Amino acid sequence: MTIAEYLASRLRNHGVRRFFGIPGGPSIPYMEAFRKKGIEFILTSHESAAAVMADVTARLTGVTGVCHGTFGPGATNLSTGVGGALLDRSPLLALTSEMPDEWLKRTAQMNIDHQALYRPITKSTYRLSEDNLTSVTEEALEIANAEYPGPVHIGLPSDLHGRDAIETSIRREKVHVTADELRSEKVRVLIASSRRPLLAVGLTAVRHGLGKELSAFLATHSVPVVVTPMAKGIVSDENPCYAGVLFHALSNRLQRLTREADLVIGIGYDPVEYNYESWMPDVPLVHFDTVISDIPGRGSLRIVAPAEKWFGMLEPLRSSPVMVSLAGEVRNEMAVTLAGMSKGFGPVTVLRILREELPSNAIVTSDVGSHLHLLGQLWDVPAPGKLIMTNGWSSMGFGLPAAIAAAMCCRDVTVVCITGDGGMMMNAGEMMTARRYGIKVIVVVLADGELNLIRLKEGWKGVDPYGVNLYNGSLFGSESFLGAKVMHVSSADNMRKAVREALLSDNSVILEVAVDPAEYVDLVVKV
Ligand SMILES: Cc1ncc(C[n+]2csc(CCOP(=O)(O)OP(=O)(O)O)c2C)c(N)n1
Repeated sequence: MTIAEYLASRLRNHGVRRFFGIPGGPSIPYMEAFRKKGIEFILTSHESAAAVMADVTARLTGVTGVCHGTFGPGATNLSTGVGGALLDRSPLLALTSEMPDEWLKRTAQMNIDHQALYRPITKSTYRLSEDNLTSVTEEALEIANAEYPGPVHIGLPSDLHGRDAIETSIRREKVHVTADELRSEKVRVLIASSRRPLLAVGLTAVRHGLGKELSAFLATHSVPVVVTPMAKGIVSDENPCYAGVLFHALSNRLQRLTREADLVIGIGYDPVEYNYESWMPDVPLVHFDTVISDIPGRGSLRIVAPAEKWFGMLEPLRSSPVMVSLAGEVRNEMAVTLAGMSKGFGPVTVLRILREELPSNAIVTSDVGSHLHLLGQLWDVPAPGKLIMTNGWSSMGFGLPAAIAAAMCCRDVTVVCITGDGGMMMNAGEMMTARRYGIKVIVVVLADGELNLIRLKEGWKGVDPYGVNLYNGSLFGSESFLGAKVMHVSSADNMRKAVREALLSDNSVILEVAVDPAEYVDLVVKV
């Protein structure tokens, strides 16, 4: 067996079915070996999109995502999506072609140091060789999937693929995390004495599938819950304990609740989305996590323990009807504000129509910008995985490749990408990827002609709009884009008709929705 065949076979056994990228010459033997083992190569228009697709594939399937880029520019293009997997906590292998040993330090076309490039944006980076083949492959898969999950880079020297694969046996000890007893006692006392507790639930809780445990806990302990954007859906919007999403639109209203808390309990709260310091009152914090993460020092107690132990430790928590009723008031206030905005044709109306028209099990991916702030708070997420975003890395251009990957993973489910026009332009070439593989996605572009979130930030700094206007007139200026139909929408009636038509279409459709962004001013929170 050759090294390329070994890698293909190991990844196939691991559960990998697709890998994403753009090939260079040295990629060919790997693509062939992977194809023969039943791992399909998905050609994208840009490597950053390939890494996003691998990230989202991992999120939806639970199997490590794999992406690939060639020397130099292939590797740098790929790196943007790889950074996403790091800060959005997604297990990923990034495979890049590297120069043979004797060329590594020489001047050569496309030659840069990939190990140095990938060091800060991965959990680990390796250069594969005949000697380390087995250990690197096993370690890479293990590290990518260990808490917090994330990307690992493997450089593939371009002369390595055809050499004989020599397997070496390796035994790896699993590390078990156990709660520290002394701390547990302090935590028990804090929890038992709190009168107005607040739960803050985050991304790590979602990854560990704690939704059921959380709902069961809330059924016996009536305490309010706030969530981070990527944890939306872990508790139902209908649950009386649910207060809202931190950081996103109207989250300043949550202060009425958060400032009343005498204890904050972070449950799998990943500060990568929003630091505690940015919103927490000056009260003790009990933080349950799977790893030692970066949390504020003062008055905080960190419990690093397996996720299934967390709720057991919370048993002594007393219900707080006062806090839950405050949560209800805050939720109501937000709903009234949003309802008041549904009259004109702005982003709130567009999202309301979409929610009414899309099947309840639709998967929505979002790009980054003001529209995400709105979507994150307003979108009723029936279950985790139904609203896919990047709030750790927050890279524009994420939404479209994320939607394509989701549609590849979930063939029978409607997949919709909601994006700003700025973000759409970053990865618009991926419309061709969807077409090439017969993938249908509905792309809703909130076309306000500007980088709205940055325009808002300029306003907060007292600066006139500058460097944020994108175009005049229509974004696409055409009835089709890379073969996909473009529907031009500028009213609520139009919008409803267009969504219905898009749902019936067999192919990808773009809705260019000309919205007035004015309502964002009152929705997006200055943080
Ligand atoms: C790759 C990247 N570049 C820049 C930014 C900074 N940024 C955040 S939101 C935003 C504007 C997004 O504009 P648009 O896509 O039109 O969405 P809108 O804010 O109008 O909803 C920018 C430039 C970013 N997050 N990612």
